[in-house]
Amino acid sequence: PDGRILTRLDVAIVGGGLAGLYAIHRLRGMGLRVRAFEAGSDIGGTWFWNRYPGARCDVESLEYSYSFSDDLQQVWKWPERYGTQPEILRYINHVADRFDLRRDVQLNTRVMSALFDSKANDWTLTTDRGDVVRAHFCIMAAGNLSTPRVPEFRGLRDFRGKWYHSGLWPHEGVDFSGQRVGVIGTGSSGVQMIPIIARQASHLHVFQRTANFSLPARNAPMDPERERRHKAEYPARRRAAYDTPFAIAGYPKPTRSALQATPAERRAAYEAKWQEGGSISFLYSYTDLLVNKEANDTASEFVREKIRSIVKDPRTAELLAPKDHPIGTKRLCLDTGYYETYNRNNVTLVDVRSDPIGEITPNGLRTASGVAYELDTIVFATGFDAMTGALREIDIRTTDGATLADRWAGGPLTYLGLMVAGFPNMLIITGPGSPGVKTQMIASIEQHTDWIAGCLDHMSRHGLDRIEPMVEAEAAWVQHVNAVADSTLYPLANSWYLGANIPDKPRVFMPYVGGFDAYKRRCDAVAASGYEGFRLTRQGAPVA
Ligand code: NA7
Repeated sequence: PDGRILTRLDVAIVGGGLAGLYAIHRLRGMGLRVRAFEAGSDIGGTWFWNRYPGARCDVESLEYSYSFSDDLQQVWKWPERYGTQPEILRYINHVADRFDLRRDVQLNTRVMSALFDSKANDWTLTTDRGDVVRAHFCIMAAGNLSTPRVPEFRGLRDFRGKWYHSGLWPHEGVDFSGQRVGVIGTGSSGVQMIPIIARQASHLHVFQRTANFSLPARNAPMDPERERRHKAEYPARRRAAYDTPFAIAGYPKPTRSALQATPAERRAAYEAKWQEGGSISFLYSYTDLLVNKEANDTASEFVREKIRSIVKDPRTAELLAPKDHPIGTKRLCLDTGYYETYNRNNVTLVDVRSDPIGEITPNGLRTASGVAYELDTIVFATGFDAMTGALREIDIRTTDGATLADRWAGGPLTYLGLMVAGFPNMLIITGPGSPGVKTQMIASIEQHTDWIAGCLDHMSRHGLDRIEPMVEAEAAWVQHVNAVADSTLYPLANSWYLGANIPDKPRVFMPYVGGFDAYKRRCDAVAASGYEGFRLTRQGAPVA
């Protein structure tokens, strides 16, 4: 159509973050014509957008990195135990330059629609710049926490101060000096930014709806000896990670129930983990912290006691001590001085569970009961339309009349988190039904992408050009994902894993929590069996 650029590709990739970039590298290496379309003005995805103060990965930097190139992992030096957002973005840019990935990324381009033409057997993507892209396969690498959500508060448009969302942070940064600041939200983003904003603001009000559990990160400069040892063992460690539930090696598997230990033993075990820092190791104290409420209570109570011992004002301490979900069933936060921040006299915690935010006013906000707060700046750390948000924003349909929005109206349906029945040749990286968000994400990204690469190679060797999951295989997988979740404590929390933070979103548990190891074995078995559960066919339609 008039003046539109028509690009023909083997594989169109939506997203230029860690997943999209690795997909370019991997598939280009197979001789495929690929291109990624990225809405941002530069690559990096999550690490491009989330520039709020204190943004940092909660997986250790030696783990949270690509494993596909040993040279890369040997050369790169992480300065701290946990990577900061700027450091991780620098790393991503280094990878893109090192492997010459940029030439296949089109920036400033948001994919608006994706239509599968079942006769032509290809996808047509349109973008907000008017591009029309035809591709035999489409890979959705659009992220799990990439659709920022500002709650629909009345009055926001008339607010006279400045406001920001953690996931849409201005590149020039924000100076909070002398400002009266309100932070809404106490998930990982709030917990990371609050201590830093508190040091700048004249006064900080934190509006908390749900108290979250947070453990000390114990961030520190990288220990050179630890780095040397880790690097010497890198290939073996990466292989070992494949046999762990979180895709991270080095945490010995627990062997006994919390209920088999005496109270004194438990206390000593939790205290050791608290001092060591890190969330996985803490949850790995015993076998059953995420499956047995009574066992979990012992760990939850340990952290509540820590909060009470740190926070001086007893009323604030009680508000901060989470009581409505078991520890670990919402993303467990890691912090640097979070609870201590509430001992500052320029910080006030406001409970917006008992008295919700009613409206934003020109000068601040007012709660439902009428209490007004004067604010110069409001920061929304209110999270994302997680896991399905990015795909919900793209109009995905087929010429047979199916739309993904309809198909997923009752919650996302996938086979292995990778594909959706009725949407051939569309592959999702770390989609709902995959363990992605419950793992070291980059390991999942590599595993999914490698599986897809293997699949495309299989198809090309066998003269096949269409793949889609069978409805029964998809239904069985969805049921398995649910059954596994139901055997744990996860469904007890109103978390973004369940879509609970988005009004009207169907309440369905989205990540696969059966472990990365079990998932990978299943994916490998499916491939080895000739792609059991998938229908692979030859349409013979011309692909130019
Ligand atoms: P999260 O974890 O979804 O946290 C969002 C926070 O915002 C959470 O405390 C919410 O309370 C709160 N929130 C959301 N809407 C409101 C309203 N209307 N009023 C008051 N408070 C509200 O997002 P993050 O960005 O912190 O972290 C996302 C993930 O990124 C994290 O898990 C890591 O994996 C990295 P709620 O709990 O819903 O009551």
